[in-house]
Amino acid sequence: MSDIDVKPETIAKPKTKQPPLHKVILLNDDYTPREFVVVVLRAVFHTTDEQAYGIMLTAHQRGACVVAVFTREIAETKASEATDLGRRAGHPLTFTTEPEE
Ligand code: TYC
Repeated sequence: MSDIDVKPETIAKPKTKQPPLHKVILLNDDYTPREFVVVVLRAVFHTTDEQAYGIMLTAHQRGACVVAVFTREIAETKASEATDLGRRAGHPLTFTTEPEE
């Protein structure tokens, strides 16, 4: 046993803080073709075909699905890139972001 008495106030706290993470959420709609959703998920979020299909199906069945989490700026950039791909093809496909609990 050590004889050195370390007072609580002298114990160093870690000084690095992780940035808060934000979810990118895929919303279901009645018009965007399923295959188009899969293509967008693969292109913007670099998922496999199987992952993209699973995410698309969850959003289709439940109304929404978390795609991935990133720092706020990356989440917002990816959500608007993916939403823009849909708009440019004439689809109402929508991705939103929200802070992680
Ligand atoms: N519900 C769409 C259809 O039946 C497919 C779809 C799935 C659209 C998921 C958006 O986030 C979505 N064609």
